[in-house]
Amino acid sequence: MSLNYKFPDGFWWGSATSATQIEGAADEGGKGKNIWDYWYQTEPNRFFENVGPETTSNFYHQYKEDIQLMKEIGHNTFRLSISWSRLIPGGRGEVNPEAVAFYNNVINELLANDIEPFVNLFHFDMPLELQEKGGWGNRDVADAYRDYAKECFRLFGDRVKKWFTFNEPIVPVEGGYLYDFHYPNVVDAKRAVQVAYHTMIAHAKAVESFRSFNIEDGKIGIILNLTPSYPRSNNPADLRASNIADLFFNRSFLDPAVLGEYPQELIDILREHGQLPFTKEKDKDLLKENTADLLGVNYYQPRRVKAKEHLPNPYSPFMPDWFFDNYEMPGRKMNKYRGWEIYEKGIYDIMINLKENYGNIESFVSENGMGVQNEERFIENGEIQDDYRIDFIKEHLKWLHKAIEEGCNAKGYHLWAFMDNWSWMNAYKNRYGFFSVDLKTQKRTPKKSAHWIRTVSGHNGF
Ligand code: BGP
Repeated sequence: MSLNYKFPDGFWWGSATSATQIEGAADEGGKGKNIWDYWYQTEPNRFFENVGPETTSNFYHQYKEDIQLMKEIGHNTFRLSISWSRLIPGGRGEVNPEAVAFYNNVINELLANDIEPFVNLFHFDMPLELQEKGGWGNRDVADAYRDYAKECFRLFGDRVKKWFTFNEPIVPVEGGYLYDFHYPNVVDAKRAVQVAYHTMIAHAKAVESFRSFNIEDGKIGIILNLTPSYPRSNNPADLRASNIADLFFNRSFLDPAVLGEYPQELIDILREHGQLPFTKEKDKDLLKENTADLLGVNYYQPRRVKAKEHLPNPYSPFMPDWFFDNYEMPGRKMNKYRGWEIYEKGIYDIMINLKENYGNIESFVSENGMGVQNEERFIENGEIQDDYRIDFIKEHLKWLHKAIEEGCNAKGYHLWAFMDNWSWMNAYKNRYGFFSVDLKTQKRTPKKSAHWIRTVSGHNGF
């Protein structure tokens, strides 16, 4: 069969998810509480149609069936996350044997079906007790995280070879400390900077511990949402705005994770505005010596920016947005359900940037996808005809293919998500899966895209 877009042999076809979003069983199996359980208890109105994280997509009980479905649609890899508060309730101390059994079962089941597990250690789900101690704002939490990571390497490192310290570590910074969409709903840039910094320290400590295990063929990395900043124009004021947005939202994690140091320009801006974090002398070496082997790239949307229209109110809290305004490009293509622009070329631009400025680090698209509301309206013969999702994936894959042809070191593509899952504040509003999930019966039904991806993965292209 002749293909227009053939991917390199061994390309990783799969999907991604996170513990809180699919496991359910939030009060079962000895799991401790995390910030999502707590926030939902205290403010259920913050969640779409008041749906919380207690049951989500029931993976805890249906993982075997789900893994069969993954196999059926040609997955050779699958990313999950371990729930810290399930493995170590309270975040520190005793390991919960029921959690160990659950994750062992999932990992073994994946391997028995020739699906390589990619395991992420933190996906927005801070154990409540540690949040009460200050969360990432407290440096001791970075040590607790290192100990938790170490347990994971010890327990599962004989079978899991691809590890990730964090998924989108900037999101809890933005959501929890700047823009009020994650617990603890603080608005304080100085704390946000400290939280971001300690997250990187936690990352480096986990990488250091990982290396001491000498896991054969083991790799460790981080997953970042790299949202390219496109200036409205080439006017120097617009270019400056986009450069600063890039420093805050991409390079704040990308540079320390891959190059082992923070961009000087970012340090200068933070210093000028009195926002620098507390650091320790040996941190520089720690970061330099513990860079990532592998980078997951989550890409959903570009960020378009322009120079500010108005000077920021000097009495308002300091924000990254003091340096740029968001720009609504006329005629931009939108996913109106999620409110995100669709710009497929962004994936190519990210990959070229990694090649040119980040040593062409081994990477893959670790999340990309399209959340759509009320998908039932597209049901024909019992299945959702999600041609829009197929187009979305195809167009992104074309650009990824071009990047690979030009020498980018991209090894795979994971969709968000395998099945419909619970989302942070949006709960089950927008559906992302190859499989739809009936929330009453927990029945999974393939969408048209599930059949399509099976062919793509089978042919290693399309
Ligand atoms: C990413 C997160 C995922 C997932 C996805 C879709 O940022 O890593 O956890 O939720 O976005 O976004 P949302 O669920 O907000 O629609």
